[in-house]
Amino acid sequence: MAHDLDKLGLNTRSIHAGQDIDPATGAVAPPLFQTSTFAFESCAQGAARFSGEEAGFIYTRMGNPTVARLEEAVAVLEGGAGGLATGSGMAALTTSVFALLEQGGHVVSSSSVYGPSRVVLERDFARFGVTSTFVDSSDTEAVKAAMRPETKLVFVETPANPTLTVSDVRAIADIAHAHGALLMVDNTFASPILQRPIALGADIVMHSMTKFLNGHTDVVAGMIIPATEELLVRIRKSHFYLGAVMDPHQAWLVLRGLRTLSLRVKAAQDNAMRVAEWLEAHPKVRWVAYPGLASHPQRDLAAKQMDGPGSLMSFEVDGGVEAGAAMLDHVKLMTLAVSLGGIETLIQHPASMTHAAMPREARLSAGITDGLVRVSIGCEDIEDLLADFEQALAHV
Ligand code: LCS
Repeated sequence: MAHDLDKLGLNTRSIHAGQDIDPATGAVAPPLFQTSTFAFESCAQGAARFSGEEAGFIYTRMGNPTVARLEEAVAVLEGGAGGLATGSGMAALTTSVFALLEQGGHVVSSSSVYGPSRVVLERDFARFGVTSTFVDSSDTEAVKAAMRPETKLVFVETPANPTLTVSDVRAIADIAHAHGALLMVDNTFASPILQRPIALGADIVMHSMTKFLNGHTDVVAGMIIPATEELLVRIRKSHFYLGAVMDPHQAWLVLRGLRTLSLRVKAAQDNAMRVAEWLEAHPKVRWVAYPGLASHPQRDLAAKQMDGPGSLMSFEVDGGVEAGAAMLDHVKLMTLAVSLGGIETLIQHPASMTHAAMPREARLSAGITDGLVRVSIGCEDIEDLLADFEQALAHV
């Protein structure tokens, strides 16, 4: 790359990072190296590659040129030391926790996180002696109060899935560091176009790239972006032994999606602001949670640490679960489906879908009410979206 990408704007970075012209052929689109293994010229070269004396590829679980391009691209967008691509967002979380915690270690996590992220910490890691405490991380004092001597990791999702609560990354980084712990931020909802947690003090960023980074609802993928070389080396060791790595074709598709990341995120956000205001004014809507609305409790914090409120929101229809279901059953343009961050609008019911694996009490105390509806606004024409909301709400 002729330019130092770190000095260029985010639009430019999302278009050019990881997209260098192929030196062998001049191909402008990145080549797809769909191979599991790489030939050595001699035994001596194979030994030098394994010992690390010589740079170069060995075996795709340990590294692949197409996957490496994607890792570099996302690291450039997030301002990290490098990237570790994973087969899913869940693999990004589990690989990081596996790499960073020891038996007896403790995690402090946001209470409102993607349902399975909470379940894997609460149930699966606990089986190996790594325990977690869940707190409302929009309350910085609650995070401080949950810290213990054995706390090694603070895990924050902001904005949170599906409540859209916003946590103060800088303040929580200071608390974590004062206790000798690391801060990992799940930046899936914002994307690096709207929020860069490493610049706010986070040690690790993770993504479900299934969402905005890929953006086309056709790939499941994840990424870990450590802030420092030391953390990159530490997590990489567990990454390729655990094997939760990425296939080259998956990486190629996400590289393609990344080129329009900034355009998609901004277009969806423009629509989302209009939808949020429209829903909030609708007589059948009880409340709307969207960080761009004056009614959002952390609106000022969101404006300070983010470059925009994004395109996810949650709301509740008057009449609770039944009324929400009546609306969801009648959407026409929007699609009733889980996932988010794609070019199309997706709407779902967390209590019975994405967060159904959480016990009801934990769900309610995390602010995920029975009637909460989550919508990921896409890039359709705003008039068409509002018309679909209107006709669906008429069935309530
Ligand atoms: N982190 C966040 C914030 C997520 O929303 C998800 C998935 C994950 C991690 C896990 O990523 P995955 O393994 O699925 O790539 N969220 C989903 C959701 O809200 N609906 O369907 C999946």
